[in-house]
Amino acid sequence: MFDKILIANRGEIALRVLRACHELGIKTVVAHSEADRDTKYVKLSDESVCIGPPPPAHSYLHIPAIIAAAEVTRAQAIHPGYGFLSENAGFSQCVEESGFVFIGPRADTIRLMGDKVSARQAMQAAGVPCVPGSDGALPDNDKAVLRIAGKIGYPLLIKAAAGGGGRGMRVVRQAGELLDAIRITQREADAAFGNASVYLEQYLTAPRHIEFQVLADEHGNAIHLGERDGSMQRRHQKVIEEAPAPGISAAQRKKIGAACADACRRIGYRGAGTFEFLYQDGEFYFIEMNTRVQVEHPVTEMISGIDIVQEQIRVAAGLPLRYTQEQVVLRGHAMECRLNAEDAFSFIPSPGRIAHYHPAGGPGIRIDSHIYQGYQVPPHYDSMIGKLIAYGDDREQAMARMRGALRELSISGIDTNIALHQLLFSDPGFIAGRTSIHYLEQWLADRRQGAPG
Ligand code: MV4
Repeated sequence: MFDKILIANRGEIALRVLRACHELGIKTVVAHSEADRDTKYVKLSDESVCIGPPPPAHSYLHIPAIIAAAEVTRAQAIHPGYGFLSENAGFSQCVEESGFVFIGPRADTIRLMGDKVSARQAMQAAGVPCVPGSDGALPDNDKAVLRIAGKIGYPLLIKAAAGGGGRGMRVVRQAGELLDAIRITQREADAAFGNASVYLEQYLTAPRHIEFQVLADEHGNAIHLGERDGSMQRRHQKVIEEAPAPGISAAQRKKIGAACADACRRIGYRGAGTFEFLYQDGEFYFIEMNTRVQVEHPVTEMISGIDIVQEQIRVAAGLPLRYTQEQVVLRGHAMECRLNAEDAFSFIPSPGRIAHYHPAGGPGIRIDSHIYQGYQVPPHYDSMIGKLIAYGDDREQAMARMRGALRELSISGIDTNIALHQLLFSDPGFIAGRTSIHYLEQWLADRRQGAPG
């Protein structure tokens, strides 16, 4: 096992990784920007290195500064957290070439999944169900493209191979719009990603977003920890997540989960990962794979009892997974509210000093956050300041505990989205589990119009 890990991230996930390291008896180095110098997690860390000024390009994205910080502190491995450099194949490669372990998959795996065309092909070959679509990138032949599109059927979605997470997509309703739309998407993709290649998928009009958590080691073991539902989102930012996904049968979980674990073995996956699916009319369709630990990993930890960050560290050190698939027992239900420093309804960011903080507590309540009274939320980064997680024997109990926790939790001095969560946890559609990826945006539009429901 490692004796020192460098944490190349900030905020709640830096604290989450630090906790996992300390529990495993591993010393930590937090690499932080000037804006994060005075945080409690930096003080809690065994060592820290300031890697640059607040703008991410000059600190959390500055690869030479991070490698230098690992060298001077003699850390053995680097945990990238989520966002920033966590899915940057060049970073993973640079870390390994500099003699450190990247806590995540190999660079070639990140590259395979970063290109959505090759990811789709790999998953199709592994027997993971994909959205009906083009076999690969579109050819430079209008007739052939129209033929491919006609076979899939309309409406269609044009996606950039280098896109993902909602970037580089365009819906096409009929054949007459197709060729122009492809040329526009190609030009945008070339400008944004330096890769003009695009592909087609059947456009699913009202799916849910359901993802499977996997863990894999370097000894050929791969397991799944069931699924999460992340349909409650706005502008590709999830707001509430839960596990398990409402209405998914044990048989379907076993079938799709096994396909994901099989795919991990086949591509030689290492570490924690997530298979993202769209779910519509009872069927799962793979869209993307995330090769990092995700913001919402705690809901899976709560129902599985497995510490996903500790498993990431163990398998990065070459140790085998501590669990076989048979030993994974999913029990109960967990929900997570993302806590953002922003106005609850306009979503305008609200950096500043937290004047007063009273956390929630009690049975089944977990808060993953680095904030405290007097903490300054910096203006340079994402507005998420933490996560409130509620666990219960079933969805009803988890929701009841979340309602209680949302009443107890109090943060003043900055605006937060707690009031939005309070309204959503009393919304009949959400309570009934009748959501889709469009539910929250429609709910917000209805609310602005003063419509019922
Ligand atoms: C789709 C889709 C409908 N049909 N693909 C958006 C982000 C990227 N991960 C994939 N996305 C979508 N792909 C097909 N064939 C709808 C979306 C989508 C979406 C997906 C997941 C979560 C939120 C979303 C919001 C808008 C659109």
